[in-house]
Amino acid sequence: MHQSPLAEHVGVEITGVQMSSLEDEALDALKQAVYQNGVAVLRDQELSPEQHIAFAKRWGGIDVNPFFPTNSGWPEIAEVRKAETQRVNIGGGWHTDHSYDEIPAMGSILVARELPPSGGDTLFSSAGAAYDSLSDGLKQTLDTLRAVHSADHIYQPGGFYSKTDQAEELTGQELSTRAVHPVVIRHPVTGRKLLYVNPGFTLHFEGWSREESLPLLAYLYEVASREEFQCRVQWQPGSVAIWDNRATWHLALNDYHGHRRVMHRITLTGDPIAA
Ligand SMILES: O=C(O)CCC(=O)C(=O)O
Ligand SMILES: [Fe+2]
Repeated sequence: MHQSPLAEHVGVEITGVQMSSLEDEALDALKQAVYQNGVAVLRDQELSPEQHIAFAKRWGGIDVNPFFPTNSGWPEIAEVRKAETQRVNIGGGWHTDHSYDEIPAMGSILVARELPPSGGDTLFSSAGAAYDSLSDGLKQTLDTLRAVHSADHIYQPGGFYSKTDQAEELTGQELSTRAVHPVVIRHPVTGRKLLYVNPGFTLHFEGWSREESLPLLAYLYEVASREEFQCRVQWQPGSVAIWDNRATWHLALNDYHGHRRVMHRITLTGDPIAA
């Protein structure tokens, strides 16, 4: 297994392994690579949907995302797709998946199935590097705070996607989600301190109004989305990304209108998170 960094703070590219026939030792090394680097991109994979599911089960548990359309044959696989005719994509703003859950999903295994001729890259940013860059004073303040997260304003009727051309495809509009998490968490495996708020799902600091929370949240979002803390995943046929939701944020670029993009996603079960 060969590893090379994608950027200074986040992301590693892995070549020389096939996920469909990985030894136990290589799987352990791959897990460490994901936890340490936030996201691992594996190239030239030949992975059928059945092998995708089998690999996810070897990694740990599978969470079924209630909002994305599932691929008809495989209920464990969500399709993240945008048709030639659609304008809005899934995940087009900075977010970490499932922060609105009590135990947020560990991450996802995203397999490129149909790619546009160009564009459609995914950006990741390092929640650890963003935290490390803050002053000691701000770190101390953030260490004492908790924040409220929800996806209701995204997926419920009247929410973000309801006003877009993705509305028809999404499910679970009747669900309500809410969770409170520390603003700074420790990675369950590496122990690294991570900034755990995100523009997609964080509503406000616990005990603060939204109006009071927004200026500080906006500042943290500006820091965490700085280019210096990012890497860019350029998809190719056979590319697979495995990311860690605790350690990273991500954003799917929407710069390929008129072309189809289909990704197969399996969401991996997480561990309880804590300060
Ligand atoms: O399509 C992508 O590159 C990522 C979309 C996304 O946000 C997700 O699958 O969680
Ligand atoms: Fe996402």
